[in-house]
Formats: sequence, C-alpha cells, structure tokens
Amino acid sequence: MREGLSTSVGASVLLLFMIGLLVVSLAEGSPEESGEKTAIIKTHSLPDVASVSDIAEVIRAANPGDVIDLPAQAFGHLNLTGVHFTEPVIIDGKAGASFSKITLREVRNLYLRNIIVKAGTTSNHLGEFAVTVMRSRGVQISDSDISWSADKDWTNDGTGMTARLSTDVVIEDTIFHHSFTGLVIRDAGDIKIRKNTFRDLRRDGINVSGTVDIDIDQNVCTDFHPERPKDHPDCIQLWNDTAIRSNENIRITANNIIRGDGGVSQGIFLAGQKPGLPHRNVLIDGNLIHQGMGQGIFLRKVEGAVVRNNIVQAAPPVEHTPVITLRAPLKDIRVEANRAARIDVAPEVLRSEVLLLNNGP
Ligand SMILES: [Ca+2]
Repeated sequence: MREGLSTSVGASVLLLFMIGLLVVSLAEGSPEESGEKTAIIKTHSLPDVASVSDIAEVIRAANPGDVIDLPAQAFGHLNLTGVHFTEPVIIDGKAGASFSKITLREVRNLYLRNIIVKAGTTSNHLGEFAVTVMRSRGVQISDSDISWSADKDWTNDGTGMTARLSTDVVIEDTIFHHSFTGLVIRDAGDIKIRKNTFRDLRRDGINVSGTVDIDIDQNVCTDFHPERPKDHPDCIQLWNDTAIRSNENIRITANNIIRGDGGVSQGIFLAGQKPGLPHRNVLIDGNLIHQGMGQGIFLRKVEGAVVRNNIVQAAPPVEHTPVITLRAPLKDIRVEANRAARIDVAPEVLRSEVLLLNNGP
C-alpha cells in the first residue's frame, strides 16, 4: 500500500511538474501568446524612495502608452527580461535619475528618455556594457548620457552600449563618453543612430557588424583618447570579423568627425578580415572629417557604394593627412564631388569597378 501510495504521489508530483513546465513554456512563448497589455494611458510619478526593483515592478505592470517619471535618484542596475508592450511605454528620467547599468533582454516597445547611466570601472573593455539591448524590438534611447568612469584614466572603462540580435532600435540625441568604445551594433536590423555625440573615447565611436538597414546620421565624434599603440579609433567602423552575414543597406550621412582637443582618429572605415561577407549597398554622403590621421574614409570589401559630397580635411597637428582610400576587393564604387587632399586607389583595385567624378582638394 505504502509503495502504491508513494508511487501515486510521485506520479502526481511528476504530473504537476509537467503541467508546470507546460505553463512555463506557454508563458515564454510569443508575446501574442503571453497576453500583451492594452489599457488607458497614464503617467506614473514614482516617489523619491523608489528602488530599482520598484521601478522594474512598475514597468512590468505598465500599460501600453504609459509614461513612468523617475525620481531624481541614483539607482543600481535596471535589468529587465521579457517585458512586452503593444505600444511604447516611456521611462523618463528628466528629474535627474541615473543607473549604474541598464540591461534589456527580450523587450518590446520600451523607450528610455533623459536617462543617465554611469557604469563605474572595469578591465573588460569590450565585454562589459553600460547599456545592453539584446533580442529586443522597438527600443528607443534618447536625450540620455552614457559613460563609464569620467576620470582621467582611459584604461579603466568598458563599452558604452550594445544592441545585438535586435530590430527597430533608435538611439538619438544621446552623449556617449568616457568609455572604451561608444556603441556596438551586432547582428541587428532597422537601426537608427542619429544626432548623438561620441567624445572622450579610447577606441571607436560606432562599431557595426552583421547588420541590415542602418542609418548613421548627424552624429558628432570628437576628443578621442587613444592610450596604447594599438588604439586606432574610428568614428564609424563597419567590419565583419565575428559576423554571420554582411552589413547591408547602410546610410552614413552628415556626420561631423572633428579632432577637438583629443588625439587623432580615423573617420569612416569599412573593412573586415573574414573571407566573404562584403559590405553591400552603402551611401556615405555629406560627412565632414577634420582630423589628423590617414584613412579619413576607407573602403575595402565593399559591393555597391556611393561616396559623395564629403569633406576630408587635415586638422593640425597632423600625423598623416586624412584622405579617401580604396582597397580591393571592391565592386561598383562611385566616388563623386568629394573634397579631399587625395583619393588613393590601390593598384590591385579593378578600375572598371570604380568611378571617380568631380572630386578635388
Ligand atoms: Ca575612465
């Protein structure tokens, strides 16, 4: 009897466990299945004693269109996973809220405005991020300030932000500073990076790989701090070294790359070590590069590019005059109406693939 009872209880526990697994797996299904919220818009003004877990709880309970006004406080790490809304929920820190980090995973339709992120120090320069957006859709970060330690030590900072395996991400009017690299976009799509400032960085401003449909427009890069001989900062670098697909449909327009009081940097750099995976369908239009390092605009491993109306000027003290550089392999490249000291076309570039028109110093 006891044995039978025990087996029956065991079977019931097993059954309950399996039902539990089924419920959990349904809850983790698509957002449509997990019941996205719809209700009346309201503004939540959180009290001054809110903790970072209170904030997470209010966000989870919010309805589409809600605005959550944060108090003027310094919070810890805001870490959200699996929060889905049918329409954007806005988190606004205009009163002066700051976080030590923000991590958003599997989030849909969440906008962050007027947020300060101060991430402290790390030795994991490329592997630790002040802001992480992962496997998410419909995320916006605007009018915000993202940094690591704002001391004079350029060797103790991580990377400002990454957006990875995510789509429909907008980053605008935000300042990235005192970081190793500013912004890393990987394996993503439908990305808009506009009107941001990248300053006081040790390496690149914006670093993109494996990404389709990206606009990089009206950003400013200035005051770089290359600290070691290997540090060659670029304002904008497109590469493919860890990518599983090409960067495609890239628009780099009206960005200002200005030396300022910092060290030299490169301007717009497209290349990659990995075989295959060329950058495809690229527009580089109306950018100003006023710097003191070679490779103002550099193209290698590109198929289909228009480079036009850019100004590439030397800013003293000049280490190498910045120019427009074309290196093989290249296909279907049009370079038109640019002002640059030189356009260097490497001898191995097929002349039939490059059209140079109306360029001058
Ligand atoms: Ca620092």
